[in-house]
Amino acid sequence: QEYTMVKLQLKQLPESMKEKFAERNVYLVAATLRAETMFGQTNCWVLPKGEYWLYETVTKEIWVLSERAATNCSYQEFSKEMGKPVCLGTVTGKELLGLPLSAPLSPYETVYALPLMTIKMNKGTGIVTSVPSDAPDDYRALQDLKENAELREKYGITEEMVNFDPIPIIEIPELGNLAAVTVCKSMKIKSQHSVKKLAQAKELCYTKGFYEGKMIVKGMEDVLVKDAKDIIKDRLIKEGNAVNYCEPESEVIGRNG
Ligand code: ZZB
Repeated sequence: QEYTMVKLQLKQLPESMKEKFAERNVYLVAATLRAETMFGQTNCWVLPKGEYWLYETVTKEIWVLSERAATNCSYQEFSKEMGKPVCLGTVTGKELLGLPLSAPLSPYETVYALPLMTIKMNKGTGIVTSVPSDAPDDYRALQDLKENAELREKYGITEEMVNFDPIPIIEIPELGNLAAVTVCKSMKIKSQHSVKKLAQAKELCYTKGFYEGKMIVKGMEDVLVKDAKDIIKDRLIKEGNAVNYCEPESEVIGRNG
């Protein structure tokens, strides 16, 4: 599986890192298949119970991601020695919650790290960037936090951190310019734990978006989603905001379940 890893820089470090890493550039690194949607980022998801590595790259950046992803990265030119990732420490997802970030291409200058309970640590990097306009899981999880004060309190999230509207970035025939919102509403999906329905919603948004979607962001008007993907990916990489990342497929799914 080939992902784009998008780097969201921390504007403030977790307590446990403040002293030691004050001078360093630290990024939450999110794996995505949808580079063209980065214009619509409103937040970044972490798994509260997840453990993340502070992986030091060959260029001395610090990347926050799963141990498994760090190990994969060390085979892909990001480490000096093949297969030997440098780990400077670990943080839990919980420690990252509520931290401000800058998300490349997002019109929101600051977005926040928020909790998502359905993150799989054995897929991608264990960090997921959030595009509620086009990803049903993201829309629903953000709605859960907006609608549920108790949930916010539990994770130390304030209203200000979730007060972000989905951004229209892609127009899809019949689904409009906020496809994930349209589909979640029409399927009456009421929670991020509605796994089956969300999988259907995601499939619909993926397929219809890929073949029939057109970009509506400034400067890319009318470019088809399937053409925009590589253009935006290359731009993110050229600007130093993303890298290509491959992972062995068998590890994730396991051929026979
Ligand atoms: C931004 C984005 C925008 C995404 C969108 C999707 C959509 P797949 O097809 O199942 O491989 N993701 C990445 N890693 C994880 C993880 N560890 N746990 C849970 N979710 C994860 O799904 C790949 C997508 O799942 C990735 O692409 C990421 O969300 C999320 F508009 O990044 B995506 C219709 C989907 N739209």
